Amino acid sequence: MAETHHVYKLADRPRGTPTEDAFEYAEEAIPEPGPGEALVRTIYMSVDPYMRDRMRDTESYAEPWDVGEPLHCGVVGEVVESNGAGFEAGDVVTGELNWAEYATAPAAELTQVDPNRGPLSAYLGVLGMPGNTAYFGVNEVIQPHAGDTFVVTGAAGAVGSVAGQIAKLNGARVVGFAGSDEKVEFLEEDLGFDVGINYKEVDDYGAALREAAPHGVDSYFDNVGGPITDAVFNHLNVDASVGICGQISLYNATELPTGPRKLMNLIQTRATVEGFLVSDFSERFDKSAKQLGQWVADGTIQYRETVTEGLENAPDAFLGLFEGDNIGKQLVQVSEYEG
Ligand code: NAP
Ligand code: FER
Repeated sequence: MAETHHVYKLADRPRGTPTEDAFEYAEEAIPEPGPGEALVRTIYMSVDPYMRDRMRDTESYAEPWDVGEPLHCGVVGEVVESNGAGFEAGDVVTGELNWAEYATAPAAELTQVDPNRGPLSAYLGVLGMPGNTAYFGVNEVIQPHAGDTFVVTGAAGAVGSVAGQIAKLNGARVVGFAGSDEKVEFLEEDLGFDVGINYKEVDDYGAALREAAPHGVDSYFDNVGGPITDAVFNHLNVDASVGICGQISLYNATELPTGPRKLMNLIQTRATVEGFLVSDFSERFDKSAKQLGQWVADGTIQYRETVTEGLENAPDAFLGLFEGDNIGKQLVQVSEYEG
């Protein structure tokens, strides 16, 4: 085994849209696992929109990253050495580790995965945090009824693509907003959405929505916020159910846009709007992972991944989330699984 490896650290807290300057690529000695810890070689790492929040020095559901310290991420990797109970070299695990080729973590914080159950990458996407977010966001927060019109934004992404399919399984008519014709084709041809809207080619979101959802919107799974969400709020039906999952269109904003807000619509419609965090449902991840695993295995749910090769390209993969470069879950492959 090599003696050194690479690790990304936070070089600086960006203002506005981050650039590569926010990241420092360092070469260091491979860490030694302490008592109760395991050393893990990264196979896949996840880049996620919420990481933009971790670059800030403000209170949040996600702890701020420290300048000069390694960046954290979801990882699927192989145990190289373990001083903790329950793991041995060669085991495949997931956990919150570093943007790095190797990292140590308390063995108690790692979860073993079965490499024969499906592609390892899926544990960071459809079978992992984003899949769980879609599952609980639809089935517990929004709870669409059969025949409802269900709108999802960020529809071709990791969460949105699964959320729309789960809404279809509940009998809803599904409309997805996404940022390219290729993504719209993916929604309509591969995922069975009823209508996809390429919002980058539309001047008037309200008019596009009236055409796609002529009977109004009963359920809204919001991943993006901003002007698309304003348009959806203008089109809600009485007793509509709205789940606020993410607001990616605002994550790089230096000033939040001010009114006129669309909350008047909620008086007229008596709509319910609920923000949620996937971790609210962590005690039931066993159930969602099992159900998602079955749906993937029997072809009920389709999923895509965009895999960037090489740890050195991880910042590019992360920054691409804000440009819509990904279809489905954006991952970085750091090394091969040789099991
Ligand atoms: P993703 O959708 O796979 O990737 C982000 C996508 O957002 C991009 O591909 C891009 O697609 C779209 N986007 C970027 N800037 C945009 C803008 N200004 N306006 C509209 N769309 C924009 O990411 P994900 O991991 O599945 O996350 C989706 C959302 O869910 C994010 O807001 C994330 O923070 C949130 N989330 C929340 C939870 C929770 O527990 N609440 C958990 C996971 C994720 P286009 O080409 O369509 O623009
Ligand atoms: C996200 C990814 C995860 C996000 C929130 C979470 C709002 C939730 C984390 C948690 O439940 O702890 O992009 O954006």
